[in-house]
Amino acid sequence: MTDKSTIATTFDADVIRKDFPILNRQVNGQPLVYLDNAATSQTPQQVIDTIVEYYQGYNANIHRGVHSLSQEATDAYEMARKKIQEHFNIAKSQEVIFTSGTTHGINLVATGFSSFLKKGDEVMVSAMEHHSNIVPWQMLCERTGATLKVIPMNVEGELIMEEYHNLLSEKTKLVFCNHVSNALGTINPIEEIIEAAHKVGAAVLIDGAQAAAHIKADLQALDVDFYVVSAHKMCGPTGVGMLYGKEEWLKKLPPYQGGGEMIAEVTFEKTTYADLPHKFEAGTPNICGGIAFGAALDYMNSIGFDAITQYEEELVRYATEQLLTIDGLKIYGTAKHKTSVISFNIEGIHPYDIGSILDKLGIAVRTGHHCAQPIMDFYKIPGTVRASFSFYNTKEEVDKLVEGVKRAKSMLE
Ligand code: 7TS
Repeated sequence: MTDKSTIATTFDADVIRKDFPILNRQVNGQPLVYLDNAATSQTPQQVIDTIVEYYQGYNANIHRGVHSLSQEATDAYEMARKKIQEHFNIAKSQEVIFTSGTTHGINLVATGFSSFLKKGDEVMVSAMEHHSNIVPWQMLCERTGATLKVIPMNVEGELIMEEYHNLLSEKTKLVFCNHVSNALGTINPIEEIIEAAHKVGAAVLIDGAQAAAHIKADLQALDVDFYVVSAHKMCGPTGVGMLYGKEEWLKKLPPYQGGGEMIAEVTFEKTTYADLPHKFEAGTPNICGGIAFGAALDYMNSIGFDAITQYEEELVRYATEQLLTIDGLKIYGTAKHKTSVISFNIEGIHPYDIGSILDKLGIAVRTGHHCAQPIMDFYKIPGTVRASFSFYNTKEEVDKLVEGVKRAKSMLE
C-alpha cells in the first residue's frame, strides 16, 4: 500500500515541471498552459537526452551488424523491450511488438484476423471508440462478411454493461474497447469485458492509448489478448508504440508486412518467417524511438503511478468544480470512473471559437470531434472543447483555463 500522506508531501508539480523545457515557452506572448495531453504529452529532458545520446553516440542499424555501434544499438533497443515488458507485467519479451503507435497495432491485429473470420461471425466494438479502433474493424468486416455490433453507452458516458452481456454469444469472435475514452475520459470496466468475452470464446483487444499515461495496466492480471499503446502519449516520442499479444495469438496471426528482419529464410520458391517478435517487425524500426520509449517509462516510474493518479484525480476534481461555476457550461462524460479529460461546451457557442480565444491566451486545448464522431452524434453536438491534464499541470493553470473560458464567453455571447 502506498502511504498517501507521503505522496502529498513528496509530489511537487513545480519541481517536475523543470524537467519539461517546453513548459517555459510563451505562446502568443503568454506563458504556455498545455492542456492537450490526450493528443500528445510533452517530453522531459531525460527523454530528450536519450534521443540526443543515441544520435551522437551509437546511431546504427540493429540486429544485423557485427560492429560495435550496431551491437550497442541492438542492446539498447532490446533493453527498451524488456522495460516495456516489465512495466506492463508481460510474461515474455517476445510478446512485446514494437509498432509505430496504437493505430499500427490495431491494424496489424485487424488485418491478421481476416483469415480467421467468416460470414455469420460477429465482432464487437464499444460506442465510445476513437476512429482508429472502429475503421480497421469495419474494413475487417468488409473483407470477411463478419458483422460489427456496438456496445451502447448511457448519457453519463458509461458503457451499458447489461447490453454488452446480452450481445455476447458464441458468434462473437472479437471484442475491442478502449481502456479510457479520449473524448470523455471514462475508464471502462475492462476486467468485466475481458472475462465475459472469454466465456464465449472471443478474443479481446484493449486500446490503452489514453490509459497508459494514467494507469499502469498489469496485462497478465487482466488476461487480455491484445493491448496497444503509443509512446507519445506517455512522455515518449512520436512514431513508436507497443502491441502486446498473447504468444499463442501472435503465433497464429500471419505477418502484417513482409520485408527484412521478419524472415527465417527466403528463396524464390518459399519464405519462412522469423520467430516472435521479429515476425511482426519488418524493416528498420524506429530504433531511437524505441530506446526513448524505454526512457519515458523509466521517467514516469521514477515519479510513480500511484502519485500520478492521486495528483491528477485531485486536479481533475478541482477543474471540474471550477468549470461548473461558469453559467451555461456543460461537461460531456460524467462517469463515476474517469481520468484526466474534461470535454465541455458552452450553450450557444461553437467549441472552435472558445479554443481560438484560449490559444490567444496561451492555453492549448483541443476542439472538435476528437476522432470520435459517433460520440458527438450520440450527444447531437458538432464537437467539444477538451482540456486534458497531465501530472505536470497545476491548479494555477486550471485557474487560467477557467478565467480564459469566462473571457471567451463574455466575448462571444
Ligand atoms: N486510440 C485512442 C483512445 C486515442 O486517444 C488515440 C489518439 C488513438 C487510438 C490513436 O493513437 P495514435 O498514436 O496511433 O495516433 N488520440 C488522439 C486524441 O485524442 N487527440 O489526438 C490524438
